[in-house]
Amino acid sequence: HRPSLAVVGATGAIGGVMLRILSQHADVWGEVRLVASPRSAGRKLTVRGEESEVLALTEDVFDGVDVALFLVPDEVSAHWAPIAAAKGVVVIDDSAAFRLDDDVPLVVPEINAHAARLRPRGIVASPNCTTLSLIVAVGALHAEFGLRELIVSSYQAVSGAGRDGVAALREQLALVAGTELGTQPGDVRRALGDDAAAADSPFAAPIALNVVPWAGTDAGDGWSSEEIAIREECRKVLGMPDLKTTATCVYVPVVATHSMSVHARFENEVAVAKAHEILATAPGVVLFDSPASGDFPTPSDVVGTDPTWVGRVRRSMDDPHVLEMFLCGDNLRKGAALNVAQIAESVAAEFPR
Ligand code: 2RA
Repeated sequence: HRPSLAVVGATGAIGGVMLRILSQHADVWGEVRLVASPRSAGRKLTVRGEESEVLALTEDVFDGVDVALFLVPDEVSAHWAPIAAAKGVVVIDDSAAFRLDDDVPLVVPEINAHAARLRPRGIVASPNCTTLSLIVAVGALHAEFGLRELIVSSYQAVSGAGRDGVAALREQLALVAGTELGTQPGDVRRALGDDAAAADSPFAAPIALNVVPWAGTDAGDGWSSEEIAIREECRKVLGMPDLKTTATCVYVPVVATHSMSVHARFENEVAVAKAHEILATAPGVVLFDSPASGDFPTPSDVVGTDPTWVGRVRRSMDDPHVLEMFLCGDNLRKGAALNVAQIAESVAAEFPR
C-alpha cells in the first residue's frame, strides 16, 4: 500500500513550503493528513491540488498514519513526537529536540542516507538549516580530500527565526526607509526602540540597516546555540566526533536563504580545479563560480531553489590544504522542508508496494 502521511505544523512557515514540495515531487503517499495546533484547526490548505481541512494535534490524529513530519517548535516535538512514535508512526523531526540524541539518527540523504534505516526510537531527525546548506558541499569535498577542520561564518536570513523574524525585518525596514538613519551610533536602535512591533523582534539588536552576531540562545562560554549546533551536527552527520569546527553565526537583513563563508582544511593538498569538478557533480550542489563575470551566489538570486550554491572557491595563499568558499542555501527548502521530505520519501520506499 502507499503509506499515509501526517504533516504536523502544516500552517507554519516550513509547513507551507512542505505542502508545495509534496505537490511538486513524485507522489509516493496515500492519504496526506494536515495537522496543526487547535488554534489553526479547521483552516483549509491545498496540497497535491486538493483542498484539505487542518486537523488539531491530538493523539488520535495519528491513527492509521505511517509517517509523520514534525515541522514545529522544539517543545512541541519533544512532547508529541514520542507519542506518535509509540503508535508505530515513523517520525521525521525538523526540530532541535532530538538531533544530538545517540539513539536518533541525524540524516542528510546526500551524505548519510543509510543512517535513516536504524531508528530505535522511531524518530529520525533533520539538521539545522545552517548545517544542511553547508554539509552537502563540504561532505562532497571531504570524500575526496579528507576534512580536518571547518571554520564557518554565517549570514543568516530572518526567516530562520520563523514568521516573527520576517515580520520584524519588514516592520523595521518600513520604519527606516527614506531616512538618514545608520549614520550616528545607536540612531537605528533609538528610532526602532519605542515601536511596539520592533520590540517583538526575535533579534538581539536592530535587523534593519544592520547585522546581528547572535543566533539562538546562550550556550555558555560565549557561544550561541546556533554555533554549537553547526559544530555538533556536522560532527554527527559526517561521523567525525572529533572534527575541529568553529562557527560564528550572524543574522543579516535577508528574508530567506542563508549564506556562509567557509574555511575548510583537508588532510590532502587541494586544487581548485578538482574542487570545482567535485562540486559541479555533487548531488544537491550547484557550482556558480566565475566571479570576474559576476557569477557568484547571492541569497536574493537563489532563494526558492533546492540546491546549495557554491562560489568564490579559492585555495588558501598560506596553506595548500585549505579551501575558502562562499555558499548560499534556502533555509526553508533544503534547510528545512526539502531535507525532511527527502528523508520521508526514503522511508516511504521501505513500505511494500
Ligand atoms: C535560524 N537555524 O536559522 C535557526 C533556527 N531555524 O534562525
